Amino acid sequence: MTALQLSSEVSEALDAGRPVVALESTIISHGLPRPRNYEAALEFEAILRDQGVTPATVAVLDGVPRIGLDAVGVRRIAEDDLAKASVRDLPILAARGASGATTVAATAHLAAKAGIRVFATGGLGGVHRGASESFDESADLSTLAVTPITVVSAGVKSVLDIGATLERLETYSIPVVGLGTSIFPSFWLRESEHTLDWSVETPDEIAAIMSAHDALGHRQGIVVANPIPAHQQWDPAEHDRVLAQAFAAAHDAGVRGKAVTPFLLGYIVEASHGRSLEVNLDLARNNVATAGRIATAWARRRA
Ligand code: PSU
Ligand code: MN
Repeated sequence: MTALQLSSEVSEALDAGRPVVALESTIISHGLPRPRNYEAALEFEAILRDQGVTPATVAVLDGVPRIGLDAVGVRRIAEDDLAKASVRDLPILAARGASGATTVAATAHLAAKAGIRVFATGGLGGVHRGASESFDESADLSTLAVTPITVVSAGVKSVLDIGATLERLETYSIPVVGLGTSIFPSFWLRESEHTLDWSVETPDEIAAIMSAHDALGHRQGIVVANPIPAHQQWDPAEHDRVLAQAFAAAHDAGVRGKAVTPFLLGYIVEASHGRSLEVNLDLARNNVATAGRIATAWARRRA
């Protein structure tokens, strides 16, 4: 059985010490509607290439965890009905020769195994509202507790329990650093009610933290909280109104478990007439560009 398959482009970049950024596929398969998801997958890769950074989109195709996709692979994550694959699903997909779109957890796990140190996503998974009863906490958190990769995200979606998510990140000793902000962002919005202990202004400072983290022998991930630029964020009043509707709809439809996040995201796109989607794309592009700069700073520091 093949453990991991790196594209030649990714493996050459890693061998040469050039910057590489991992990209997840669940955001493409389950987080964004067709056909915009396909354009987004190509665009995220192009943003990195324009910076001289090698993109490594991660997915499991026909049982093989792939680090870096070719054109056919990118089309498949956008157009096939792929399973949403977290870390625990990987051995099952591999043994059965099945395919899956990797979450932040599974992407981080596979990318770190391949030797990639920087990863861009939209929003991190976290602790769901009502988790004290449902126990619904994303494996993104427990995986980052044991996975040495720097994840650039616009915080966590306001559909989650942000305070509880930050508590969990603290429990797992995962550093959370604001980039240009000391307030934890809430995905579509630049801010949340939660302040951060640490913030930096530049990608170089993130790379310095990564070096120090390694020197201390730490093996956790690092969360970079990268808020959407103010002029691109969703109108807060509309955001609050649509979210309230989405929770009511999920409750009425009886959605549970790992179906909750895709349900809410899909509902919110519809109910906002696409506005939340534009914001989602903008924040993701912004995270990808920032991750490219961090990977570049990291490669320079190691050279
Ligand atoms: N944030 C988004 N879109 C997404 C996700 C997060 O804007 O599609 C996905 C990520 O792949 C993340 C996953 O890892 O949702 C978390 O799902 P769960 O809560 O079931 O762990
Ligand atoms: Mn869950």
